[in-house]
Amino acid sequence: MEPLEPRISKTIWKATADDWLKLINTDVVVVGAGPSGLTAARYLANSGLKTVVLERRLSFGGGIGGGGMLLHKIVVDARAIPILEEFRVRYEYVSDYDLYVLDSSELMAKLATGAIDAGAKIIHGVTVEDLIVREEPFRVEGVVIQWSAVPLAGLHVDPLFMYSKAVIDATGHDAEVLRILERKNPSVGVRLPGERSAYSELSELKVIEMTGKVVDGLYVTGMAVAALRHLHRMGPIFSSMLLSGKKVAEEILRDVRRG
Ligand code: 48H
Repeated sequence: MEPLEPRISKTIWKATADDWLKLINTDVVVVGAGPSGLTAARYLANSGLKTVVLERRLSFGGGIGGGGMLLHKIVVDARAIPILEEFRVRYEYVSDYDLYVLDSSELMAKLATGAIDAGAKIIHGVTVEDLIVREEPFRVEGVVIQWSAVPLAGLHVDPLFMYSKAVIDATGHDAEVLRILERKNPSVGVRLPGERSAYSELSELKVIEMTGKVVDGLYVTGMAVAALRHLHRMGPIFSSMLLSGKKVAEEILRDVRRG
């Protein structure tokens, strides 16, 4: 038997290469492991679609971890309860305010576990920096990826590709994937006015309503919907993030099955 050090390295290289060779052609790429992206990933994977979540950071949960102003609680309304049940997240009803409250750490952990257990693969430390597109008719056919450490180090390194039937922008407030679409493909006509100031009640409805397909092959969920549709922000209430993730998964399932 070889010494331990080369065996460690070879095991990791081989398993990583085996994984990536399977992931490079996938059904759905979810960009961002925040609440909307992880929710979408579970429903997609549960329905049998090969689903990869690419997350720039080395953590799960996106904006959940900050709770409300670093307090370790977040809230949802009654519409989100079936999704919390699906992920086995515990919550309490606060009758004085007609809201449900839960621990942000539990939501992050269980959304990630729920997505992974359903069969989604979550890859950390990868940044989506561009899209694969086809013209006439215009459609998105995957993403251009780079290790997050490369831009952080200020290096100029050519990226690689992941090819997919659908890409979801679940990148939150900055709507990074849609911004790439806007900047690099102006003839498509997608413009991002950005989100508006707080109006929680309205945006909790509108974000869900406006979740869905942007152009063929590219979908939007979560706070990226607010950036695209000029909707208000809502603060640390997460019903619309969870429901938006479920809705985008259902829309992609319909489109993929229709072919
Ligand atoms: C890879 C990327 C890239 C990239 C970003 O911000 P998120 O939590 O996103 P949502 O939309 O699921 O949830 C939003 C919610 O957390 C929130 O902020 C709310 C409800 N705010 C209301 C208010 O009023 O402020 O997660 C996005 C994830 C993050 O983990 C990023 O690191 C990641 O996407 N990401 N990953 N490639 N180009 N850009």
